[in-house]
Order: sequence, then C-alpha cells, then structure tokens
Amino acid sequence: MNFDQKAPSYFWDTCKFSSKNGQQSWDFELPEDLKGIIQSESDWDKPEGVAFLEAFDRAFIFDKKVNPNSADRVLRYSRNKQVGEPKISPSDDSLSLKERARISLLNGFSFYETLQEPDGNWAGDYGGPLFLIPGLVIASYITETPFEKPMQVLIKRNLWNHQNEDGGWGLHIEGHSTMFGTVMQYVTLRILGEDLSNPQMKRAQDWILRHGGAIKVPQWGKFYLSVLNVYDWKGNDALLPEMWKFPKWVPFHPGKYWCHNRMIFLPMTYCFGKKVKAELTPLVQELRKELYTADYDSINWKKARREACEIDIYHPVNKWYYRLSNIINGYERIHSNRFRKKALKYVEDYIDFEDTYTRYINIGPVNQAINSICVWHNHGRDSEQFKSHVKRWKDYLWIAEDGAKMSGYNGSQLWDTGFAGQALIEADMETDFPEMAEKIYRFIDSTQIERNAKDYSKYWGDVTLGCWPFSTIDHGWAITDCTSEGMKTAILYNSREHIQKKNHVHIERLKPAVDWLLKMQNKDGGWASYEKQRAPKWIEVLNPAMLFENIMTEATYTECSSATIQGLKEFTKEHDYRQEDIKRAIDRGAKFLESKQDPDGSWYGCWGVCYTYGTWFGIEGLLTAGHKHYENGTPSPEIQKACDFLLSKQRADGSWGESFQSCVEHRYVEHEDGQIVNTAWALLALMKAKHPNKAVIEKGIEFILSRQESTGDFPQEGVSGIFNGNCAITYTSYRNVFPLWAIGRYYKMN
Ligand code: LAN
Repeated sequence: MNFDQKAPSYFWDTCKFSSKNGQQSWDFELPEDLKGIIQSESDWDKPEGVAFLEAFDRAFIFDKKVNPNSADRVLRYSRNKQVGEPKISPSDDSLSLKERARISLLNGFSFYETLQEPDGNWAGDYGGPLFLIPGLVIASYITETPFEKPMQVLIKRNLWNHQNEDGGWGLHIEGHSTMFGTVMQYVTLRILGEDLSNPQMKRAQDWILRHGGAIKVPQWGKFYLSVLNVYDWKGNDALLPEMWKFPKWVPFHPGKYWCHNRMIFLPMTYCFGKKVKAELTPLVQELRKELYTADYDSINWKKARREACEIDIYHPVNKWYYRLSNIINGYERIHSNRFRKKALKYVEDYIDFEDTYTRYINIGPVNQAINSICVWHNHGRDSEQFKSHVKRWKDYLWIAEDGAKMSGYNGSQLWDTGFAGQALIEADMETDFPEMAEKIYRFIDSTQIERNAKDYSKYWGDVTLGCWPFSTIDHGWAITDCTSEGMKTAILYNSREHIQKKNHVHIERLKPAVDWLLKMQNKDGGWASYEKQRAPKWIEVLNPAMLFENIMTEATYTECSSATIQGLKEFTKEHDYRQEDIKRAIDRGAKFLESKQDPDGSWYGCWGVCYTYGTWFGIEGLLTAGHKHYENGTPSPEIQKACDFLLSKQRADGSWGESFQSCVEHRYVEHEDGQIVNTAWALLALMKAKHPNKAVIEKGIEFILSRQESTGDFPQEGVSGIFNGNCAITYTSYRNVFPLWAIGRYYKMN
C-alpha cells in the first residue's frame, strides 16, 4: 500500500466530527485500504499500519512561521464536502458600499450556515494554551489508559508544529519559550514514545538544561512532575487537604478561591495528601536523568521549592505567600494522621460531587486531567467513575490542520451560538436563513441549565437552574455573561414570531436567571465571572502560580458587567418582573463601568484581545444603561472619550489591530497587521455610539470586506482570546461572527 501518494485530504477524511447537543467528539474511521488489516490497537505495528501512520503524520505538518494560529481547516473542509460550497452572490466594485455589505452578509452567513451542527451550535477549535495536553497525557500514562494510535500521532505532531525555533515551547501557541511549556511538552513527547535519538527532542532537552533544568519549573509544573515521579513531593510547598477544614471565616479558605483555581487546588490536595505518584518505570528513571543538571539523588528538594526560571515569571510570588507556606510546610512535618484522613475524605467527596454534577466533564481541562488521576487512585481503574472520566477525554480533544490539541474548555458552544444568533438578528437576516435561526433558538433553549447540584452549599456551590453555561448543558457551571448572552438571544428570538420554535424560553424560565444575576452583583456594582466575590482582593498575594494573574479570587470584569447590564435591560423590554431591582442594578453597574474606564478613554479587556474588546463592552454597557450617544447632541463624556480613543487607534488602511501583548503588558500594543476581529469590535462600538464620522466607519467596513474570502469565510489572523493576563486562547468563531455582526450593523444603519 502506498500512502505517500495520497493528498492530505485523504487523511483528514479519516477524522470524523460529531456533536450531540453540543458534546463534541472526533473519531477515526479507517480508510478502505486498512479495513480488515487494523482490527486492534496492536495491529498498528503491522507494516501497513506503520506506513499509514507515517503518512498520516505528514498530512498534519503545519508551518508556524506563517501564522501559529491554525484555521480549523479539517472541520471546515469536511463540512464543505458534506454540504457543498455555499451559494455565493456576485459582487462588483461599481456597487455602493451598502449593496456590497448586503452581498457580503449573504455570502458570509451562507458560508457560516454550512458549519452549523445539526443540533444548532457551532463547534470549533478552542486550543491555544500548550500546558493542557500534558496533564491529560500524564493522566493516561499513570492510569495506563493510552490514546488510540492515530490520536497519539496527532498529539505529537501538534507539539512538533508548535516547537519554537530555540527548541522550547511557550505557555501558548504565540508565546515565547518557557520552562513550564518546555518541560511539560518534553515529558509528553517522551510518554508518547519519542526519545533523545530525535534531534528535535535533543534541542528541547538542551533548552531545559541551558535554563537550569526542571528544578526551575514553576509550581504547577512541580506538581505534575511529582505525580509522574520525576520530581520529589518534598520539592513542593505543601498542598494541604486540611485547608478545606479551615473555619469558614478564614479569608484564604480555599472555598473562597476563584472557582477555576479552587477546582484545581482540590485534586492537587488529594494528590499531595496521598503523595500519588507513578511507578518507577524505566521511562521515569530515564526522565530523572534527562531533566536535571545534577544527579537526581543529590538534589536539595527543600531548596527546589523556591526555584523558578526567570523567563517564566509573569506574576512574581509575593513574600506573604512564602511566609504562609513556611507555616504550612511546618504543619506538614507534624501533621495529625487522623485529621489528614478526615480532610481527605471531604476532598474525595468534593471531587465526586464535581464529577457527578458536571457529568464527568469538570469545570475545565486542568481538573479534568487531575480529577481523572484522583478517581483512578481512589475508586480504581475498573470503577464506573474512572470509566466515565475517560469517556469525557474526547470532549476536550480537537483536531485541526496542526494536529490534535486539548481545548481550553469542552468547547465554546453556547457563547458562539449566542453571538451568531445576535449577529443574524441585527442584520435582519433571520428570514433569509430561517433554518439557521430555528436551530440557533433550539440550541439556546436546550442549553439552559435545568438543575441545581445536590448539596451545593456543602461544596461551595450555588444555584444554577435557569442560567446558561459557556459550553454545554452537561457542563452545567453558570456564568454571568453567558447567562446574559443566552437570555438576550432567547428574548430577541422570542420577539420574532415568524421564527418556528418547538419550545419557548418563556418568562417563568427566565425569572431564575434574572434572580441569579441580581444576586451576583458585587459591592462595587460590577459582576464577576461565575460567582460573587468571596475573598478580599489582597489574597492575590498568595498566588503561587507565577504564570497567571488574578486567579486567587473572583474579580469584577468590564465584560461580564456590560453583558449583564445588556441581558437585564433586554429582559425589561419584554417583562415587568423586578423592574425596580433591575433598574437599580443597572445604575450601579453603569457606575462600575465608569470607574473602570482608563484615563485615555479605553477599557482593558480581560478575556479578549484587548482594549478594543474591553472598549466595545464598555461602550455597549454604558449606552444600554442610559448614557447618551452622538445623535441629537453631545454624547456623555465617557462615551466621547471612549470613541476618541478608538479613533486614535484606527490605522491608515481603516483597520484596528492589537497584539495579545496588550493584555500581557496592560498597554495598547499594535499587531503587525490590521485584524478583522479588532476592527469589528471597534466598529460595533462606534456605530452603537452613533459616531458622526462616517468616513472612519466606512473605511473600517471596506477593510473587513477586502479580507473576506471568495467562499464567504474570513481568514484566521492573530489569536483573539486571553485569560489571566498571560495565556492566549483561540476563538475560531470570532473571525466569522464579529465581522458579519459589524457589517450587519452598518447595513441596517444606512
Ligand atoms: C474562560 C472561557 C470563557 C470566559 C468568558 C465567558 C468569555 C468570560 O467572559 C468570563 C470568563 C470565562 C468563563 C473563562 C475563564 C477562564 C477560562 C475558564 C476560560 C478562558 C477558558 C479556559 C480558562 C481556564 C481558567 C483555563 C485553566 C487555567 C487556569 C489558569 C486555572
């Protein structure tokens, strides 16, 4: 069999995607040539299997130098094959801008419709961070649950594709090499069968040793390496399970941490409390030799706790953390076994609680991996709990033209579908695409959370019924802005009676969402992400991670606050439930947004890149809350300043373009090139403010039109998402939805 002659599409065709009420899964289907030859995993060692996998690997070679952001081509190619090319309307330059905008919308939406899943959502690549897949590969190694061979090949290929020229890996695909990124990928590749005979591995090892060896990996890396048994547990500050048993008033009780940090700290305390570690296999022994500059047995582990590679440090560890951890480490030496057992029992129950409520998806990719290890250790490899975990690994694995990666969440389904739905309505095109509109509504309807967790107050949870998640109904964690976007979209579609609906997201279903949003408002008038702020801001001094900022406690965010103001306002247009409370909440929310505006008129974006994202939310929030726009007089000073800021950043070609470095450095950093997504956010904001300078807006629209491809798709440019100040994350849908939304707004206003 000669696979060398086959085009990449032959291999892409073996990767089949499906979505069941948002639950995403990539499966491999053997090509005809291999059916009958490969019948079990061991058959991949046959010559035909080896030949196939080698060629399969080559079909996913990707040149990071052109653009480290892959364009989700595998999924788009397969949809295109199934449903055919979208209908393309002809456009030519002699038409007016408005006419060309309409054609662009028709082409853009008919392309995007080809990507909509039968269940109504849009699936897409949600990769970007490089530190996620190592957790899952380590889990698969310890629990002896290997991935299918083709998946292993694609995971490795993805890492090779994203290796930097200096031999290392970054925290994310656009990042510079770090010890954390490099050590984690090195270990992953070794587990997946690579060794130092490969020159690329050698370059990676050189990077690690040149920078002081794995002793210098930051805290999360020390944890993972300890579980893998290639770093001593003594080299970690104690992750005490007993902390869960602190009295509730203690300000740094882990129950008060930001939920992502809390749900990661939780299984970490299990692993530390039980000193979970892999067996001393030959691979583990070799890694102990390969990762360090000194002999493993001679390492001073106590000293190693404080070691970290300078290049990795984004958020330096504060002296208060060291003071507190000295006390905690002291306790570890003298701890009572009885109390440890009791604390561990609570941790085990809490892990089971999170697993059961999220139907084994877990809040995010990090605790999916660590919980899997804990459940395997606690309940055993044959337990239903462990098997349920393994089934969910697929929810997090995504295949694109650069190989397989672990997504930053189990997808961004609700978030993307909500925005697509709003863009379609604003362009007034729901009658042009009735099936798409109907399916959008169906997905929003079927993703509203239908349950509360049992015993949630025992485990630091809250009600969730009636709220919306970021991804799927099974995931089930409620988020302020997702609830608001879900509610807003549902209400917009409710008011369009011509859209066919099976169910109706009626007022009784919306009341609990409104109640929850009102309850979630913080003292400063703003909204946080998942929960109300529970701990004082200063506990950020106890952040040991080095790689991320703002992980210790919930903070109030411009984006979440603006979205909540908009969701609540939309609700008041249709219903009079709790009108007074909502009005008061919106007024307080507006004050919060005003207080967050920077002196130059911009807002910092915490979850998107960056000031154009934040300023879009700032402007929409304030206008919704009653600030004046430009029409018929002078706008409010805040709106004027914000628009002036945006105008000052428009580039000569009509675009806006920001690098993710804006988020990292907290100052506006230009991208080398104009970006359609930034341009769309800036234009949406200016048009909402009814800015009188038409030339500025038209130039921006021209720029977006000039980038649209002949299929109706838009190109994948720089990365557009971010979290915790320092890690970039891919939002594949943004390149389609936001340009279309901006063009739609332009089209309707003119
Ligand atoms: C997300 C994804 C969605 C995002 C928005 C809804 C867009 C935002 O407006 C609020 C915050 C939220 C929910 C968010 C928070 C942080 C997440 C969960 C992520 C960026 C996806 C991955 C990230 C998570 C923390 C990754 C694990 C790493 C840690 C540092 C804990």
